[in-house]
Amino acid sequence: MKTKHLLSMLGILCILISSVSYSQNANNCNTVANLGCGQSINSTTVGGGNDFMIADFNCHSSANQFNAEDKVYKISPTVTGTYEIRLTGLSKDLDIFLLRSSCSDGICIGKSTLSDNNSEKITANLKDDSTYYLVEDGYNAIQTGNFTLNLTCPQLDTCGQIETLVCGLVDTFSTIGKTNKYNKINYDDCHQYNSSFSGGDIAFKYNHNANSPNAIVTIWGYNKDLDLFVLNSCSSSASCVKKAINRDCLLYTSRCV
Ligand SMILES: [Ca+2]
Ligand SMILES: [Ca+2]
Ligand SMILES: [Ca+2]
Repeated sequence: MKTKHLLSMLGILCILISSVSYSQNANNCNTVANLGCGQSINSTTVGGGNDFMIADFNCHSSANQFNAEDKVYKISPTVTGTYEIRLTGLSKDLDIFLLRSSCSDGICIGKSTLSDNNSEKITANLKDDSTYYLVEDGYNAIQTGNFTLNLTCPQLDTCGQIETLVCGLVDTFSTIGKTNKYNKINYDDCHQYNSSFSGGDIAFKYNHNANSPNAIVTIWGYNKDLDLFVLNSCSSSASCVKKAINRDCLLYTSRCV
């Protein structure tokens, strides 16, 4: 009789153990959704299961267990830069944690853990060769509710490699080996040229201001037919503001149009 009782206790224990292990197998990491650039996600942690606890947030120190149900999203940066993650529309005290490399065993690299239903924000430098996981969680079991999640990604600076022209500075460059970024279509606002302008080109940045309204840019020392244009942006869809093609004049000035 006593033995039989022990057996039934073991039976209950086995059922408990198997249900715990089932819960871990059903980890949110197995079905993690992507959070993309500019995306705004309305969701809830209610029904998400409690897959993350304080031990998973090794960048955060707290006596609370974070045994609320939680959600997790995956961020896969395509460029390295500053990303902003915002959690708004809260009616419960949700917090966010940013994990690197692994969903279930990631390194916590960022957090936002304000009190009550304050919105949360993480600003972090993310790298294009890493994967990140953002967890929404609550510090105790009743902190579960709706949220709106936004991801803002860095603006691509296509002008990043362009040198700035400095007044008084003389420098030497070559268009040899340069790719062809600007063509006839970019210069049409200055003149309807017959030439394609499909040769390689170099762009420079010039910060125009009221102190130098008549800046003069001069190019010389070339043995090919190079021309000079002022464009309104550095993008490949830039359009011409001023021109100085050979034979019109050798200097570019505000009069030389
Ligand atoms: Ca949790
Ligand atoms: Ca919070
Ligand atoms: Ca060109």
